[in-house]
Amino acid sequence: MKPVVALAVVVAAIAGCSHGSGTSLGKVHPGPPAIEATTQLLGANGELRGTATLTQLAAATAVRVRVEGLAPGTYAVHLHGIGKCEGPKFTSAGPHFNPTMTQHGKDNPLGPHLGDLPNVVVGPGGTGTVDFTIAGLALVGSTAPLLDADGAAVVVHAGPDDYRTDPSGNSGDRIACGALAAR
Ligand SMILES: [Cu+2]
Ligand SMILES: [Zn+2]
Repeated sequence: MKPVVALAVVVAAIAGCSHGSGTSLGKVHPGPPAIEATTQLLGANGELRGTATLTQLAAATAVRVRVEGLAPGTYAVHLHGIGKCEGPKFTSAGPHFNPTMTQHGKDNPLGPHLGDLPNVVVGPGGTGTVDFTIAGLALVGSTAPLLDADGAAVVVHAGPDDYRTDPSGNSGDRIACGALAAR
């Protein structure tokens, strides 16, 4: 028995070294699966305008929005409160997700909304990405989850968000929308 045990320890040590750390332990005892939601952003005529991925963290949600096919410039992006994207105006997505009943914008003394995000900057290639972690936002399981009965939507606007003007940062028309279903 004893030689066999010793051999197993050696093998484990070699496997650990090949990864440069103890990552093999993570595969033996994986954590719970990530709570994630993704959607395609579509324009008024159904054209692909990007993708959004939301990942729930311990006490926050990480949001990544990638846009494409847009003219170079700065565009507002928000999480809106209804998961319904009916073009061409996308008013069906409702106002910004705002369970705390605050005003719009991080530069507004009475803001921001929980659904507010930084602007996305689109370069010469027509693409841009914004990464932002929203503290206190949960996709599911909280008293005010984003993915409640009527879902939510990621909306891109025609102009930049001034981060101040209630209720939507003076950001212009809604030009792309991606619905996030209830769950
Ligand atoms: Cu918006
Ligand atoms: Zn807002």
